[in-house]
Amino acid sequence: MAAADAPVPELQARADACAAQLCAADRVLLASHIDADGLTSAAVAATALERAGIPFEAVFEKQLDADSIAAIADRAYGTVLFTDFGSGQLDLIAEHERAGAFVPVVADHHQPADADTEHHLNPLLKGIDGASELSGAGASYVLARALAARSSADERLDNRDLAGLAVVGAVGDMQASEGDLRGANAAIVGEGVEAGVVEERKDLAVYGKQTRPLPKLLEYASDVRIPGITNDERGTVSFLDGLDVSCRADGEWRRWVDLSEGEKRTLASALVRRAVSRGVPAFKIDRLVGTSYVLTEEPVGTELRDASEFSTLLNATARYERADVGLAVCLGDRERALERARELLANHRRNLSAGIEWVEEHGVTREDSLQWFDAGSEIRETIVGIIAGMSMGADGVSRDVPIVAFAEKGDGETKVSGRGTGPLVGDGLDLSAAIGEAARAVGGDGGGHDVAAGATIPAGTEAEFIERADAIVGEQLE
Ligand SMILES: [Mn+2]
Repeated sequence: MAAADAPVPELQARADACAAQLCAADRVLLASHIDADGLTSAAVAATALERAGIPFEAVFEKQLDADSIAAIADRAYGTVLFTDFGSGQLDLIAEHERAGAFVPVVADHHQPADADTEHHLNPLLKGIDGASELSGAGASYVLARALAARSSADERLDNRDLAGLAVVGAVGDMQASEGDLRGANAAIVGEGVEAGVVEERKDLAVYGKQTRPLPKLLEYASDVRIPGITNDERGTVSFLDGLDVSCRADGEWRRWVDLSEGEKRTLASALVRRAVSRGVPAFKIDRLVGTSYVLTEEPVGTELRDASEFSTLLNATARYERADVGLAVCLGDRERALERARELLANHRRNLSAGIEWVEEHGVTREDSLQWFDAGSEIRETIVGIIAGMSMGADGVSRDVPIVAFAEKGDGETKVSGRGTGPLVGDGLDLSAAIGEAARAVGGDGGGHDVAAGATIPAGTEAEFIERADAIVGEQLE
């Protein structure tokens, strides 16, 4: 493929080298990360390998570490394709490569370790931001396009139809957190639009436009808090009933997708008027409208049609270690796998509300500069962070100080999750530094972002961890 036709020209030479290695392989082991971006990365790569006639097998890992890489080496595949991870572990991977265990091909967007390999596709190597401009699924898509150019005589099979999955991966990786996908991600959206599989439109920026009944859509939308609507079921219902739009049909609430364009405009402007009259600041009201990414080949009113709902569905499969289900949905299974994924998501939502109830019932302990709770084995370590964040503002849980949660991880380890708020970050909160530093002081490790961070510490060090984290947060918020 000429660089001019490539989705991300800067990466084309590397994508070609990776594609050449894959085409020369008898068979490939495809290893990917378990989350929405990792699952879509694997689905893009799997489809491209299949179309190129390259036999492969897919495996998933929560974490790529020395043990999991050794297990991959033991599988005796001559070529291993890593997607959505691999760059950060290139030092470990390179040891196996030198020992002749396998030839690695890496399509990733995380910070590379201090080692390189011949077949390495990563936006950071070319000055493209791997946190906001290209996801793992995007890197995998760039590879898929190069693979098609190399292997297919029929140029209609150029893999551009895989752009939808790449968009789902980027959205799932929170790369559109400011609303729009940018940079290389935007170039992929453009290819998807041209191929007729993606549509980009300005729309109400709330979660659940395809599947949620209107009252739930508005009531649960918490990015922009509107008094009388957000978390207020009665207020939302009376707001909807007062509109010049029939929000019910045959006794059932309609969904956003069921409304005509005119009805959508009426509802959106009434919502903006309500926000203005309740004193919501203008910069927040602007956030009520944003870019939606629609997968046009998926049926209207399903979570698969909206990139954000699709990625939530995939995350639900990943959190409960059902990568097989998530991958099957990405690959087109609209029966058993989709049904199972929906069950996992419903179950996930039940676990979240049960977890929040648990926190309300057991309460949090207040220190000088933070509050915390220890869920032990009552809340899964994979969701305790989300629950900690959602419980801020619930009964007995303040939004004035950050919250730290503990959960048992097994093997003598404790999972730590910290969550803050935008205003606290504005006051100087950096949970990544606080949690990371306190964890290392007690023999663990961690990090993340200023508003949300996590760590793993040895069981039994929780009290010392809290003491240290409390002191550090106290200094940050001084
Ligand atoms: Mn990723």
